[in-house]
Formats: sequence, structure tokens, C-alpha cells
Amino acid sequence: MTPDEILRALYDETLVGNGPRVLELTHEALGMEMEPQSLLFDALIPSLEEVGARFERGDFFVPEMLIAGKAMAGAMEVLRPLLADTGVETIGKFLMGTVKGDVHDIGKNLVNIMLEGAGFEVIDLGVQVAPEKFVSAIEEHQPDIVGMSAFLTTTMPMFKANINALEKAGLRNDVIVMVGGAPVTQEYADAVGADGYAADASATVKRAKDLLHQRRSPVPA
Ligand code: B12
Repeated sequence: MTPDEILRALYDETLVGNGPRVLELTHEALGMEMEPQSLLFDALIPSLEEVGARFERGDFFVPEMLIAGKAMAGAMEVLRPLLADTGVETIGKFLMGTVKGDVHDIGKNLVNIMLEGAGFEVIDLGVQVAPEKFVSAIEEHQPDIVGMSAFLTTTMPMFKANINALEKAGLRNDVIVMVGGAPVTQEYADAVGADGYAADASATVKRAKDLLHQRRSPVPA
């Protein structure tokens, strides 16, 4: 197969949730020295976008979304070490979780991989993370940045609930809060009082580094 044929097949097989074939194609692509980033951005992510579009049109239902998500997650496990292993020094601690009520974790996991690749130590609290859990994990791990992921318009309000919980626990000024996820916008992030927002994993890395830099070397008054 040519690289273009592999990308096309990865897209198609992810779309129909054929996990074993997606894994095979991923290994085949890496064997041909194709870039892991290309597999992600030229096949796997566009395929999940199409899954979402079909779900919205009523052509796909939850089971189709689920198997497509699983197929992508399988490929990501193979790609993870290649994307994250850059041997760079630790530049900061990032605590990450998907908010309460929300089980979407593929976007969050991708952000984690990129952050690790950029030198962040990432502590992943998983999905359905309640405000109390964010609070206790901040107390335990003392991260520089807390990331909250939400993929549903109905769970986005948890950002505000989490931030309120941090305020109540007296922790709000100790951490930088970043929010993200498919339906989240910069306006929404501003409205809930987050310090940062980013639309994708590479923008998250850049924004996280900028925010950390600002925090560590504040502009003199
Ligand atoms: C796969 C999937 C599922 C899987 C999730 C599997 C998993 N382990 O994650 C399953 C089947 C479980 C699922 C369930 C549901 N889903 Co769903 N799902 C999707 C789908 C198709 C893909 C999501 C995804 O992983 N995308 C791939 C990643 C890479 O997305 P990404 O946005 O590019 O990620 C980047 C950014 O968001 C950002 N980012 C992410 N997190 C963070 C965090 C921080 C801090 C920062 C800075 C940045 C950041 O960086 C990421 C990487 O570049 C989307 C469609 C879509 N277009 O999003 C629907 C979608 C999100 N789901 C939707 C719905 C409605 C549901 C259900 C309610 C369906 C139902 N009736 O049960 C349930 C809810 C379950 C729950 N309580 O959470 C809707 C949400 C609509 C809305 N606006 O609220 C969508 C948009 C589909 C649609 N078009 O209607 N879903």
C-alpha cells in the first residue's frame, strides 16, 4: 500500500470501528516510517470528526461512536510512546481530568500525550472527575496547571463548578486553570474565569508554556 492508501484505509476503518484493522494499519504505516503525527491529523482525527457529523445527522448512533472511539484509542496507544518520547526535561506539572458527567477522553488523552512530549509531567485523573476530586488532587500533587476537558454542552458548566470549588478550598490562586474540549470556546473559557483555553493539543502545549512563563516571570508593576 502507498502512504496515501494507508491514510485512506485508516480513515475508513476508524469510521466503521474496525479496531484490529486500525491497529494493523498503524503498525504497517510506522513500518514504512510514516510520521505518527500524520496518522493522527490526516486520518484518525478527521475520521472521528466524520463520526460526529454522522451522529449529528442521525446516520450513526452511540454504538457506532463507541467502536470508532475505541478503534482510535487503540491506535493512540501505539502512537503514544512515539509522540511523547522526546527525552526533554520536565518543565511543569499538569493535572488533567474530564469533568463530572462526561466520559469523553480521547481528546484529553491526546492533549496529555502532546504535553508529555513537550516536557510536562502529566497526572491524569481520568473521566467523570468531580470537583472534590480536583481539589484533593491539587492538594496532593501541587500542579502548576489544572486542565479540565468537556465534550458536552451539558457538562461544560462543570468548569465553573470546579473553579468555584477551588476558590472555596483556597486553591484558586495556586494553579493556572485551562479548559478545553470540542464545544468549548475562548469566550466560554473567559466567562467561567479560566486562565487559558486551547482548541487542540498543540495549541494547548503552546498556551500552557506561555501561561507558565507569565506566572514564573510576572511583568513588573
Ligand atoms: C467518540 C465520541 C463518543 C464516545 C466517547 C469515547 C471516549 N472514550 O472518548 C462515546 C460513544 C462514549 C460518546 C458518548 C456520548 N456522546 Co459523544 N462523541 C464522540 C465523538 C464522535 C468524537 C469525540 C472525540 O474523541 N473526538 C476526537 C478528539 C481528538 O477531539 P477534539 O475535539 O479534536 O480534541 C481536541 C480539543 O477538544 C482539545 N481538548 C480536549 N480536551 C482538552 C482539555 C484542555 C484543558 C484543553 C486546553 C484542550 C482540550 O484538544 C484535543 C486534541 O487535539 C464526538 C464528535 C465530535 N466531533 O467531537 C461526539 C460528541 C462529543 N458526543 C456527543 C453526544 C451527544 C454524546 C452522548 C450524550 C450520546 C448519547 N445520547 O448518549 C454521550 C455522552 C456520554 C457522556 N456522559 O459523556 C455530541 C455532543 C453534543 C454537544 N454539543 O453537547 C458530539 C459532538 C456528537 C455530535 N456531533 O452530536 N461519544
